[in-house]
Amino acid sequence: MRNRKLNAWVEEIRELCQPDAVAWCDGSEEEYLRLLDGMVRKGAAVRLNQQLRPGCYLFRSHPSDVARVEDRTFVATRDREEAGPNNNWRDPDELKEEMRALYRGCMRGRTMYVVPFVMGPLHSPFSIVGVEITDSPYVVVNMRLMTRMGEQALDMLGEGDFIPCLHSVGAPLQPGQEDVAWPCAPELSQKYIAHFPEDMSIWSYGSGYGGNALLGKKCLALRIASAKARNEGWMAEHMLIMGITDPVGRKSYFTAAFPSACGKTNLAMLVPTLPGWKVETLGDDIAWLRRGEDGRLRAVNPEAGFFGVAPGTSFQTNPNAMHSISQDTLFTNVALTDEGDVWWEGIGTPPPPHLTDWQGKDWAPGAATPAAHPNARFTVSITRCPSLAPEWEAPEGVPVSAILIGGRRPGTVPLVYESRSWRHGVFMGSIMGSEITAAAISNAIGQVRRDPFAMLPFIGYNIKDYLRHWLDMESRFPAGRLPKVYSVNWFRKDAQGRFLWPGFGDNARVLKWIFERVRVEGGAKDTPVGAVPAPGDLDLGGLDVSQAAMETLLSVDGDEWRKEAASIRSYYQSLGDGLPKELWAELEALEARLSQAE
Ligand code: OXD
Ligand code: MN
Repeated sequence: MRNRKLNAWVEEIRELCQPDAVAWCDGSEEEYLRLLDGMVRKGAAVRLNQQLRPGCYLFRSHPSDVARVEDRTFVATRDREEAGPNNNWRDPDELKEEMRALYRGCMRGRTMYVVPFVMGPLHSPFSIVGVEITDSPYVVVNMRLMTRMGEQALDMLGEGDFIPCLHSVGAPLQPGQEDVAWPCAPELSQKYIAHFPEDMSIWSYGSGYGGNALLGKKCLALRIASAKARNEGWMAEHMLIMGITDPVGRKSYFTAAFPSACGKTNLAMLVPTLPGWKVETLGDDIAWLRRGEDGRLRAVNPEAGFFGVAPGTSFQTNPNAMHSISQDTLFTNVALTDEGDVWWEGIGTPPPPHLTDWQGKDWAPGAATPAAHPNARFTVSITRCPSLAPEWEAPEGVPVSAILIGGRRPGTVPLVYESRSWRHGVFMGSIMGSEITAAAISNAIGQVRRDPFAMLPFIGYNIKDYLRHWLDMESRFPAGRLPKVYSVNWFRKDAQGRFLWPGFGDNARVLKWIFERVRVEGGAKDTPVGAVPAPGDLDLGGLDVSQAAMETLLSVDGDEWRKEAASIRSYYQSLGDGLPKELWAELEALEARLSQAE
């Protein structure tokens, strides 16, 4: 390997972590299958029934290691203000010292894998090369599906720069010590997901799961990339990218930001109920956005796979995801059937009389605990997705016509409303969030947990600077070229607590309205919060939703919105000094419009 920085770093980490062996990953199928075979032989993976699920494997994590650990996620910057109220701050020197002590000898008895990878299309100016050093073969096989990994990444790297991503499961083996199926550091206090935006590096220790361990995803493509993007004038966002085509073949692209568990993957792969309309998938989790040569906002998906939540995924909710995972998929923490297939709550078929649950224990219907962990996942290459857009790897990205934002709001927020300006759109993004429905702290129920642009856990710097950066993007574009922002809310409920809107494929009706609005074809009616469809503007053909329900879905209630404005005010205050004054001005303008409408 010619890259001097990489050679030196690999040598430094080898000395620090003291693995038994070092393996440079080439990303080949042979390597992938060999690693999977090794894990099956050691009992760390189950090969599923190859007739039913060709090329599929099941992994079961340690019960302490099942999700992202936000409390143990750190942003380490010299100045605490830089990390902001949204991050767990640490001093970088102190944190590195603390972690170095943990890394010392932490790979004993294991192989250290060197995993070069590219986030973004190969050789696109949008793309970033990372190298993950890990002692987890599970991470290596997942990275092969989630990123462009191996030789191709080294080719792109050449003599250039890369983001070093160090990962260890934190479970060294003594000579002769038997390994466990899912090694990790079981104590939460031993897990660290550390980001050093000032030297562009990532150190992760103690967890083998998801975003804690597949460092290209949340750590690099969101937290580190967002900090880099702010310096360089672009944006790294927690957004899906979709293409939408009307019956005469006109195509537009939308991005959409939703907090985790609001149906982002389902929307990215939506099958419209409207005849002749088509939705195509370009990404389900992350979008990198920047100004293209043509002066338009352009989006690229830095990932090459899906790491989707399995429970709730079915042929009814997301047929394209179900087709994607019919083969060549890695499952984590789902249940195993006696035939060697997978099962989870919400898969759309009743549970068989016997299953092996996500912890490897016998399970029968009626058991007190779910068979699949609620955060059980599938990992699959995006190329398996039947709704994949052929241009998903376009090096210059696709032009974005609308930015959708949304959360779970049983009240107050209409089905859809449109921004009045870029500044107003940023205001809308800054106040998005979900209502707390079943919280440990019962007095929080009914309150809104704000999650600006669904980025709260993923902004690698101060949230106030992040919102400033969104506002400042306007000056980089020709007037009027930035897309409008649309707030969508599929989760509004009636007084009896029933959902008013059918959701899923019928969300295409809302997408159609947005498609027409961005082409200046669709009608709307102004409200104090923004424009909503007037009666007749939404295509409701063949839909069984009463007129009264539609009125509620599109209503903007003055009293509710005055309460909302008060809640936004206290949220803004909670962020402390330094929130852009333009956002305060937008809040005041909203309050003024609400009182005029009285
Ligand atoms: C994810 C998340 O896993 O947002 O994508 O939590
Ligand atoms: Mn996500």
